[in-house]
Amino acid sequence: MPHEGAARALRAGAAGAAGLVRRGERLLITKVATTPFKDQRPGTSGLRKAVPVYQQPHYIENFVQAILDVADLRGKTLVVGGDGRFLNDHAIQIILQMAAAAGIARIVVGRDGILSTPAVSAVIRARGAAGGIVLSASHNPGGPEGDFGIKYNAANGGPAPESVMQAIYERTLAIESYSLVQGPDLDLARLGETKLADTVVEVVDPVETYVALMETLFDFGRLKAFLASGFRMRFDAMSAVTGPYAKAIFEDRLGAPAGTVLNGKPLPDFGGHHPDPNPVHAVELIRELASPGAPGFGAASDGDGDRNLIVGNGLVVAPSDSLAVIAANAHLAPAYAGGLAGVARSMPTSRAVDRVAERLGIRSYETPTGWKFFGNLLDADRITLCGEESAGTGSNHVREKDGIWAVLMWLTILAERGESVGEILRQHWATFGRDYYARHDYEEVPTEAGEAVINGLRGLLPGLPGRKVGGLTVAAADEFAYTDPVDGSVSQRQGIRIFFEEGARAVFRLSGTGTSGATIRVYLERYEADPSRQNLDSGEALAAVAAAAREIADIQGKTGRAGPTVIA
Ligand code: G16
Repeated sequence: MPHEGAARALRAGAAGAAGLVRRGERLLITKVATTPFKDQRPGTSGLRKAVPVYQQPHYIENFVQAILDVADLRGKTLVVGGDGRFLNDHAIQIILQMAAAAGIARIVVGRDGILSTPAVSAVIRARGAAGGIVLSASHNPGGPEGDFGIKYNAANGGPAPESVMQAIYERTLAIESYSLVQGPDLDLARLGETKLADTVVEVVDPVETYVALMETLFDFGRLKAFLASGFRMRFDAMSAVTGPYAKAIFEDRLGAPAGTVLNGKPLPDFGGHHPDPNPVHAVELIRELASPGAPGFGAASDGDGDRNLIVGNGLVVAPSDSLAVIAANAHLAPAYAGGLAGVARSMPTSRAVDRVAERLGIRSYETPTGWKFFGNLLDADRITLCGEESAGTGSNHVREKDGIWAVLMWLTILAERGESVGEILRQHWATFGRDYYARHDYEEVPTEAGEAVINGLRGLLPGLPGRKVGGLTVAAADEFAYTDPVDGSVSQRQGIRIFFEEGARAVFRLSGTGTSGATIRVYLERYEADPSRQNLDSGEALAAVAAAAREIADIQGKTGRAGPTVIA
């Protein structure tokens, strides 16, 4: 794609450019005058916006300059890559030119600008880089009408902490110019090194480092023998970034037959599909797994490869359950055979993993939503595994959630236990009890209405304990705040929690990843210890909690919505 952005920026900056700065003979930096955009506050995971927002002149450049101004990267190594969605190649050329102007010594970039989010994390760590820029809007649709995103990761390979993201945001509000090194687009199709001014640009194979890391965590020989024994699986890459990774691992290294990986070619618009591995958007995979003679294991990943979906014959494993099953069985994989230091889950994630931690005699931490909150716990070796209800699971091997890692974990469990996904799940519930779980999303409600729901709940908190709603009684209610046990930083207002005496919980928060209006998320769960009542439909099992949550929050009164747009 032609490098329209920088060209446009240069054109736009022609009148206001602060001029060319020449240093030595080769380095030619152009400084372009700009003015702040007011809407560059990062959300749960970087800056996500609709593509047309990102296409405004200077929009990408302003945000990238803010990252470069805040992060101290001069003379250091930066990793850059994205999920291949529309604008990926365009944004990468801008980032290369700006990073060169910022005096970065080496930029490691995936071939064709491609790196999955967990692969960026792996490469940052393997190369001792000072940070990374990830281009993705995760599971949001791509293409000219879709979404785009820019995220900054720190030297530990994980999303930069809140303090850094806040500083980047503040910088965007004060920015007056950005700098870039002029030049033609670099050819990112060819592996190897080139120079951009004094900066070395190194194009690397996007899968190599990641696959090598997986080989250190899992017994590939054992998994290959398992697949050779006739066990069949399907992996749906959803026309997103994991296709090349999944083919390299499942088909090439582990010998699964060609065709095991579905939708394996990354496309800029994900083939028009929504690359979100949930029961709605992965419905074909789920249908196939429920049909006679189907493979015994199905899985999918999202746009940038950090989320996962685990599917058995006729069932889908809830992400909160998947985290708990992985924690209970992690010792079956070589890297975790020595046991777990601890586990963590985001607050809205069900408490299933806490029950496993208790049995294992290890600590379970409860963090706010956002993978960035796991970073300190992982760095300090307080936890080995972590996960979220939003289809994310991971370990201390990188500092991002990791879809293919989760699939390899499940494949290991299936190989070692010789049982089906359904049997493993049912046995898990019989041992630990089942936490029925569902998330109700009210998408694209007006921002003020979304805030009214949360503010209304906040006001009700003191009077809620003891209140009877439907057949349930409120035991306690609060607004979740988190004090990071490693650095002492405090994050307030991370969601409203209502606990019921009947072992149920409802949680309310506003999404930080949507790109239009507000999305109200209502997380519902209820514990069931009795194995004879563990096979209900979760909608039925949670009906009373859902009704109580609706009534307490008065969502219909405040938003006009009679029900959620999505039930996950
Ligand atoms: C991101 C974050 C996750 C978070 C999820 C949903 O995931 O990394 O930690 O759970 O968003 O956040 P929210 O509820 O605020 O929309 P991803 O896969 O979208 O990068």
